[in-house]
Amino acid sequence: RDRQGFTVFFTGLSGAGKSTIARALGTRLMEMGGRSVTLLDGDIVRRHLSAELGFSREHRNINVLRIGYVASEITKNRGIAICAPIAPYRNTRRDVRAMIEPLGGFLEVFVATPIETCELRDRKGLYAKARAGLIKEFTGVSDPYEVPERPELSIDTTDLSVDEAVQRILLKLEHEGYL
Ligand code: GGZ
Repeated sequence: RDRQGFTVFFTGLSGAGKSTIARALGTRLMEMGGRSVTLLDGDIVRRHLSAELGFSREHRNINVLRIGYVASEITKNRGIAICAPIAPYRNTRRDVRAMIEPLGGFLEVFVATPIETCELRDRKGLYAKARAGLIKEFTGVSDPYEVPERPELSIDTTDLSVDEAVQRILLKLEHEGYL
């Protein structure tokens, strides 16, 4: 059957678990077969699509809108797009939603891991650098993150495994009739 395309749009702090969950979700969706799955991860997009951009409000918005545009094309062509930028601004997330919803499904997943957990993990040492003032405009430390008001899903990874997070998303996608 020819199902509509959809986008899973993750948003949350650095180190919240967006990329890890996005990759695991992508793998699961690919294993189901029959549909193309495209992962648009924050740091990978920045290397390839947004290499000239920094982290000002304006540049973050350009970056997130680019990701949204690519996801909208994928969604339009009945594919599956998985996006995982920080996307700290509510207005920009709203614009991305508005761009994609007319073309297919849209699921905003707030990876709601609190900054305390992200900072304790500090897998890449970025929080330590941000606290030391070595990285300016760092989300959650010296730059804003506007919490989503009505995400389709909210996932705190403090006490949740990657598999459980993926399971919740798959369940939601099924309930919405996207799978
Ligand atoms: C936030 C930053 C910053 C600043 C570099 N603020 O966890 P990471 O390291 O691997 O992924 C983060 C990535 C954020 O890029 P995004 O494109 O997702 O951000 S946005 O949606 O706001 O455009 C982080 C790293 O880049 N990084 N400097 N100042 N994260």
